[in-house]
Amino acid sequence: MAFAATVLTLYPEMFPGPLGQSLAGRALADGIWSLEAVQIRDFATDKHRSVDDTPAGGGAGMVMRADVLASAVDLVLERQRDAPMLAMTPRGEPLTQGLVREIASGPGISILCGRFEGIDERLFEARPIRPVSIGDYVLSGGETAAIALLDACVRLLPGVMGAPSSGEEESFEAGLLEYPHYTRPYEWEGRRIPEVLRSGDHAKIAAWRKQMAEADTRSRRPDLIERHGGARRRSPSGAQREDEG
Ligand code: 6GU
Repeated sequence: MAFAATVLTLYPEMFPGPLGQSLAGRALADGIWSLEAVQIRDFATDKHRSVDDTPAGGGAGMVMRADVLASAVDLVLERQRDAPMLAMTPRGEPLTQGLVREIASGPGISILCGRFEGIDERLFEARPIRPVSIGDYVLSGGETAAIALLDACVRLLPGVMGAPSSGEEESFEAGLLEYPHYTRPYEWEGRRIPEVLRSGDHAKIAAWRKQMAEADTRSRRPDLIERHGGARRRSPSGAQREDEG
């Protein structure tokens, strides 16, 4: 069975968008996954088809109504009982490669895209919806976040990625950023490709890449070192890393 994605949005025209191109687009055309965008506004009940209202307690912006959203959510949950539902919101738990892998290994995903200032919190109490964020910045809506999430999932589906092994060494799979890459020309603007990469010594190259991955992670993402450092596996030689107890 194909991986089935359903997106609940006020802007269904934003889909498939970039997901209709390249790797994801080919997989979509090949039937490896499917995508349906559901218009939330179709579930509004008043003559103005309103989906939002002013925030209780005052303040800026508008809040998406729980009653209208619940009607849309219930239809989607009923149609796809086995697929979890996420809501894209900057108030959510951070999206990780681990969660992406978990989603991609299942039957599909339903994604509610927030707009305006937010979603009436009672929806999250009353329905099984997991709020997820893609980072510490604010987007104008959850749609671009949903596209990012789906892109990350689809590339992991069987038959999507060109070289199956290229998913194993990449960023985050070992709790580290990936090592830096180089290609021809050998010299560019006076800069040469690191000699070790031309040595043909695969063990030496692997050791160099691991060292670079750790150095770059340490300087760019100390939070990842903090989180994974203690739990990281021993090196192939069996030596303890100096930051392990
Ligand atoms: Cl998932 N939605 C919105 N609107 N902003 C975000 C986000 C999501 N993740 C980070 N910023």
